Amino acid sequence: MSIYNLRVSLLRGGTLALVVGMVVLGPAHASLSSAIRIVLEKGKHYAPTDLFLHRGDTITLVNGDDNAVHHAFIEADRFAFDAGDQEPGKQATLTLKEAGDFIIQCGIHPKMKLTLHVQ
Ligand SMILES: [Cu+2]
Repeated sequence: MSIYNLRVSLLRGGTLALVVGMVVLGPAHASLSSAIRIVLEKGKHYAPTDLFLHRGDTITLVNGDDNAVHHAFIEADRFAFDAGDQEPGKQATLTLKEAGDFIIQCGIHPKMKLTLHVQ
């Protein structure tokens, strides 16, 4: 291996270590400043039906049904969210970056509604 190749290898190794470090630090830092909330999709309802959040919080939508597919989405002026079809047991995450009230609907079950109140 030439010196040039060695330098390139070290550089790549350093970049990789930096990326790994950021990934490892990311969740730990996030837990200090923001919350992760679990929302259950079950029996054609979201549980809970209202959530009070702060900007930067993340919600995880979990399909807790045995058979039903859900399709969570938000249509808002400032952003859009679409989880796509969620098979039973699948999760989708959404980080709230905007303040305001937003309604998560379900493309398959029109009565499913979850209101997010983001400060
Ligand atoms: Cu649904």
